[in-house]
Amino acid sequence: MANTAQSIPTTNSGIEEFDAIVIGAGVSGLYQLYRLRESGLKVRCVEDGSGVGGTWYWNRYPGCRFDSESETYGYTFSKELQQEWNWKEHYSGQPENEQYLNFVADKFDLRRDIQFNSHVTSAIYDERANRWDVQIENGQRLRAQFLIGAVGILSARYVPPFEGIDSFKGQSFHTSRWPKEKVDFTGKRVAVIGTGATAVQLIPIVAKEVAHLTVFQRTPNYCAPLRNALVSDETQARFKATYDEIYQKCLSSPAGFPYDFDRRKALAVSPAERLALYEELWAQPGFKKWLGNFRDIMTDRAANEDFAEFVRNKIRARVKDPKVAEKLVPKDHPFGSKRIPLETEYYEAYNRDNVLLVDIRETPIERITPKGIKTSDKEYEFDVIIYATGFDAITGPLTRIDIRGEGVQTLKDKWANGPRTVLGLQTAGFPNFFIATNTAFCNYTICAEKIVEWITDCIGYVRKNNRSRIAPTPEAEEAWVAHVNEAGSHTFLTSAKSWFVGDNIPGKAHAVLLYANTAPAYRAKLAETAAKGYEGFELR
Ligand code: NA7
Repeated sequence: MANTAQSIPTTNSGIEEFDAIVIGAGVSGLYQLYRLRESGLKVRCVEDGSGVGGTWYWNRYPGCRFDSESETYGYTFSKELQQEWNWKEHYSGQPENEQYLNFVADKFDLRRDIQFNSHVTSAIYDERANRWDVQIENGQRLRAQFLIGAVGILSARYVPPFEGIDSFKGQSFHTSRWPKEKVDFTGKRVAVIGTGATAVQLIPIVAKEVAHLTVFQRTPNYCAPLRNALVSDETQARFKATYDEIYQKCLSSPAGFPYDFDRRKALAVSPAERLALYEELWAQPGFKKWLGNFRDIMTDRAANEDFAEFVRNKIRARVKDPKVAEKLVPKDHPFGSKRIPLETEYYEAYNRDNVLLVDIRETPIERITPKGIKTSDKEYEFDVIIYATGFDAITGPLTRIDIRGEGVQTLKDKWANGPRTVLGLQTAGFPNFFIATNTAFCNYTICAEKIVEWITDCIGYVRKNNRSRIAPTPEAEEAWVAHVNEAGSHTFLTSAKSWFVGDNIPGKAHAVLLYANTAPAYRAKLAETAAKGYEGFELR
């Protein structure tokens, strides 16, 4: 799609001026644009892609879908929208998710303020003018008083710097930069590197299309059955009739899903009753076996191990070759310490004659060659290599842009040892710069909407009180970082080498990137800060 934003009066220097610039037209960015525009601001949204959707625009790989219940992932701000949209599947697939976000963009006439194909290279704060100067790769410059980074938490793709990576003569793709046209795998020898949530969605589908698939696994995960299904007409009608109830249930639950933890201590329950609960949870769809399980499986080593062993046995039961099964069984990290991938026929893929699992802890990848992948053991030849190797999560999408605040300090330098914010939303020394991404441990849209509304209200407050800029105090920031670290120390979420703590990227500082408190606690802090006149923030 071409740039569709209407032309805006420019200054003499040819720089376009706005009240606010929103970077990103994904779930958060679209809503942020809508809210700020509704509040009377002149807004421009700039988007790297050629269409709306963010995560659901970029991640087009086969099998990409929600792991959240569809009816909990859509926006809640418009009852009309909820009534107009029909979810086809309980865990909706990428094509439909992208269609949904396009439907939203059209319904609220958002496109007229979005410019596509616009990669932001820098955003520099002009202290004297109190304006953010945003540079687009094509040379265009925009300025605004307020800058909102709605860049997503998993949008900065990570491709490991394997030696020889550019020498490969076949096709290669990172899952989050998948082509719009269908990739034809017929008769091809294909490699997948990585076995995270993305690969687990992709592998069973690609396995059925290729001549041969080789999966290079470093760390096996505790994958759990998604149990997706089509949404019947009756269920659709029930969603529409009960959206308020569904939302309230999500709001009151610890992670924004329509289920809650069992508050009994796992090991205080008899083994027979425990097993019965595990089996019951296992038979249900979605994250319930993680986030509807005993609460202390996320905090108590013995409780965790009890459920982890249950999951390991589920894996063993599905994989025919016991040697392959053992390679797929995670043993080096607690259940739930890494994101639990939800799967459909993932383990059965390894029962196919045309699928091979290579454990790269046993035989590490040494290099990519013109023909394929060379491990310490041998060279494998491929027509296609798929990098399902994840993201420079949470901080990467922002630190990859040259963002400079007061005193020309860069965000990248400031965050060298991990993100420093208050509430995940603003960082000291970067006035009027807001981060509209959900970094709470919370079903994405459930908390993202609240974040967007907080930012909108905050900007409204600044303007209403005849102030011009707002940023957190260094003291409030120090306290928030300490609080995030403290919250993270009480849960296994921070105990494995994963993107939750930046350990998936060599050289990236180990830091707690997610706010590992409950979602209601996070939203209460948002509300409390605003109610106290933006306590911890300095308005000038
Ligand atoms: P993840 O979950 O970060 O998974 C990336 C996978 O790639 C994982 O299996 C990694 O192994 C593997 N990886 C990363 N670097 C390498 C190298 N250098 N060599 C071999 N293998 C490597 O990303 P996903 O895209 O699957 O999922 C991201 C989120 O998207 C997910 O949590 C959901 O919220 C949606 P490792 O485990 O690090 O040993």
